[in-house]
Amino acid sequence: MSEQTIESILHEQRTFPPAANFAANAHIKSMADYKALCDRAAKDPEGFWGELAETELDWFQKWENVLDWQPPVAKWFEGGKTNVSYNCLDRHLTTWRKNKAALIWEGEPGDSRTLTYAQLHREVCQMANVIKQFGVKKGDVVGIYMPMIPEAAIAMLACARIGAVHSVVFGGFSAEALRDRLNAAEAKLVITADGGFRKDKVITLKDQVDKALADDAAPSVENVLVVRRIEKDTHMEEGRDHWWHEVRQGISAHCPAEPMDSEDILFILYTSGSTGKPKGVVHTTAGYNLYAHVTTKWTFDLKDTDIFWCTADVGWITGHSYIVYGPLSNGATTVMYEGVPRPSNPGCFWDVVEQYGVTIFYTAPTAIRAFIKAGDKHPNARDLSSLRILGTVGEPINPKAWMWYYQVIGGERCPVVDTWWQTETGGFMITPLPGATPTKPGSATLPFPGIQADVLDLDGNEIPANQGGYLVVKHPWPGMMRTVYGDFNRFRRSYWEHIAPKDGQYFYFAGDGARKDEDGYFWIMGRVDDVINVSGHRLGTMEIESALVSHPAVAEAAVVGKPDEIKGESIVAFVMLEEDYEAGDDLDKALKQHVVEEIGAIARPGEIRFSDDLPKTRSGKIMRRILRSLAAGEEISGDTSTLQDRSVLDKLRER
Ligand code: 7RM
Repeated sequence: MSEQTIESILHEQRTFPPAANFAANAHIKSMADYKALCDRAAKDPEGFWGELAETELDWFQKWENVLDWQPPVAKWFEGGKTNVSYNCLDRHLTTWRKNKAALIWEGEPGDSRTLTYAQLHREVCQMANVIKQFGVKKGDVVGIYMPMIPEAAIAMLACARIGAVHSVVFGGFSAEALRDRLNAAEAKLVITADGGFRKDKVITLKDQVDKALADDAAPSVENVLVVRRIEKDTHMEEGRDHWWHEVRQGISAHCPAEPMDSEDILFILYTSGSTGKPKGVVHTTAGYNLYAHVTTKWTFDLKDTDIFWCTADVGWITGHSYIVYGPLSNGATTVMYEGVPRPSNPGCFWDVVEQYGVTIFYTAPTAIRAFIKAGDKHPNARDLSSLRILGTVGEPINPKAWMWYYQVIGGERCPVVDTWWQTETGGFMITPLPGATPTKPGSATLPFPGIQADVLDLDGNEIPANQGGYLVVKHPWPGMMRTVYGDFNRFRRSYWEHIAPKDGQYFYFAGDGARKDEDGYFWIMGRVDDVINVSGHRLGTMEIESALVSHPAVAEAAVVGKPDEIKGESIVAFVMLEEDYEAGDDLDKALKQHVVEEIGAIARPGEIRFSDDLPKTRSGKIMRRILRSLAAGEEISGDTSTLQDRSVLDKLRER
């Protein structure tokens, strides 16, 4: 976060209590209601979550035990059998919701589709049967690499239906990144499309899949299911690749949902950590389903009349929990939009809100800041009166952007819910409940009922109000990740040992710094590890460094984030070249392109600074703190006594 943002947040005093008429109709109507839920959950967590599991989900067989906690291993609802696809589809078919719109899709070049619950169910069943025909069994992994089209959600639900584990890879990732993720999870099948539309361009996803699978580089993959989207000549590998519109011919749309054990894996989702290798975050069936369901219901005060729109991509956890699983489990209408705002179409989001009468809108601060820049005339030219709740996620929101969102988009009528959470947490952890919580611009406010969040020092001691510390969670919750796929030790080390366990009390450490104010409100200060947040996308600096050093010209690289007015952070790479290479514009371009090929466009460095040396400690560690200051153009403050060669600083500064 920039100094200016921190400054404005520290002095933020405004509070916005929920309007009386809003509160009166909300699921959670007051702070007293909220506190009663929190007290109940604190005194009897198993009773609290068990009751919700009973009322909010359908079960084939009831659980025996709500929670078995052998830190850091949590098992929720053991002995129970359920199915997420059943909870998202089948159970609505026996109600009036059968013919309610489940998914409204707006495609980028102007096409659109609405699927009712009955229609979505049919599509999912048919795809599930096709997946089975490829020999995919319960527990097998299916890679999903898709544009934002209904088949992305259909593929996820089809996997869930038969107990296959999905691993969605964001469609903006490169062939190399896709291959690494397919290999790490040993995916047997890949579901993709010939392409999609992104920012006025056609992206050819299938070409990337071909590249990822070339030379048998992802040997676990046996088949590729391809959805036709862009109507372009596409290479189809005989025996391996199959068009969805062809293989589905004659396939039954009857496919009963497989009864799954509560702790069976639902999905893996790779996310960046502080090492070069992304972590496969594992979420399981019942706990995740319940948590996505309840957080959607309470934080968005979801009602049957709502049109719910989350603008994320299904390639991220936000898309998993709040486009697909949370809304559908609740029987809501969820909107999926293929477009992204861009200079050629700065009003596209507001068109969608107006056209479909969106009532709940959920987006990221980076988008809000881009809208501010594009000007009020775009939202002002549309009818946004259908909106009743606004949400934000992905990075800290500066009070100025919060106020603009509240005033210009929400007409000072809609509560703003700033939701703090992570891929690892499955759903919201710190968030207002819109009918209860008075909000403060820039604060994610208070923990969700049942979540025991705190700000501690490294030894697990509480930090006084208004001082920065580590954001932790002190009690397991149903939506928590269960492990890092294939690497339990990494799970334990990364999340549960950073803050030392004390007297049998374990602390989940999120990787974020935060402070609590005198009212107990949380103010998230951003990552304290080597993870940066560019436009709400989480990237590991070491991943980008590995990509850079895999180029023959690069001897060594160090990547840091630099505060950016719109994106939150932008990527600055300090690069030391091999002997025979010359710094210059050509190499600058080539290296940026190389990162795009290794990871994807979201990781393209904004700036590359060539240098003959990097600031290192005597033990050879790169001093990122110093590089961050240099990148931001700040004076270098703090201790530099551990620096091995002080002249490096002068050289780097001269540039
Ligand atoms: C949902 C998501 C997680 C990281 C997290 C934070 C940052 C997310 C907020 C936020 C401040 C927020 N999952 N973050 N939400 N920071 N306020 N409301 O983004 O796994 O991709 O990223 O994002 O640093 O650790 S994620």
